[in-house]
Amino acid sequence: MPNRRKFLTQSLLSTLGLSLGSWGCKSTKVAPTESSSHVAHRTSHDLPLVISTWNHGIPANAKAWEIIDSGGLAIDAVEQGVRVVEADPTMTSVGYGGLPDRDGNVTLDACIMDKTGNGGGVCFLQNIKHPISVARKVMDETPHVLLCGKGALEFALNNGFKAENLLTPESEAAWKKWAKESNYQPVINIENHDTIGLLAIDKHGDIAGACTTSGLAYKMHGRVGDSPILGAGMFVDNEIGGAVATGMGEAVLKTLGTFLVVELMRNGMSPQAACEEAVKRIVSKQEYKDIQVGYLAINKKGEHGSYCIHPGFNYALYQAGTNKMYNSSSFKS
Ligand code: SD4
Repeated sequence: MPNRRKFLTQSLLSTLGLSLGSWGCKSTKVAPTESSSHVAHRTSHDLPLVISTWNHGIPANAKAWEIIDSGGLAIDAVEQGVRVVEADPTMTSVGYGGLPDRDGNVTLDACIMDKTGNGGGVCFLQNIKHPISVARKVMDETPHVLLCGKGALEFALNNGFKAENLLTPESEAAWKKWAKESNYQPVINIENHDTIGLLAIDKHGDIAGACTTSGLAYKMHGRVGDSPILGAGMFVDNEIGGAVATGMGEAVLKTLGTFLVVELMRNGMSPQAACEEAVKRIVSKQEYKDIQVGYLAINKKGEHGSYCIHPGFNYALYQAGTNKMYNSSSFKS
């Protein structure tokens, strides 16, 4: 499978009592990839910009760019951008078609943040195709930040979202195969991390971010990752910049990774240096051999950075009129 990112998760998953199988994600067709160790683009100050994780960032960026380019707001751009991936049944790690938990339930996590520092999220949400739009409603129309499970679903249904089955025949077949073969024993596992995290700076110079995922495939029922948590899966401070995370959510949660990246930028680091420091925080304190985490960050000037533990994380950057893939640099070679 082209561009498949394989990471062994045996030791961490054994600790958690989890057993994961292949995410089996189909790759989006993308423009040629450039290595981000080739740094010219990092110092670009071209605004506006849109940046997002993995290959599916290309169509998400394209949608977000349409909104930005017509003078729209970053908050609308990030929501509409990630909705493209949520709706795509071939993306088996986000929204509709996401691989289920070990009991066969597709459970979704998402969060969104705007230029004022306002934010909203949903976690452990089932049967709603666009969790990011429910997160937006939580942000815009409730006094709360995070709604979970049944309460999040009730809120969504009361606000006009439709309940639907998110398990596609393909995801169901993959789950049944996993359940038969793995028998819930810790085995050497393969994981393909494909959450979409998207950041945008609009023509007014304002920043927003969104993050949405079906989380780890075959996770324990009820497990929530980093993606719906502000400061873990995504964080924006419009004075400074923003960051998104992808990969093993437990490692990101333990370090509040995106909050850390933004704070490091506040204290003077470039987006690249901040992403590197946040990855170092993980590898200095946690067993990292079998897990992947990747960070993407932007600052107010339109500079960006990315860093991950193991090679394989890539991202899409729409800046100065082009929407292109880049490979992230990594701690391990
Ligand atoms: C999670 N961080 O639920 C998510 C998974 C992920 O790319 O990022 N996949 O832990």
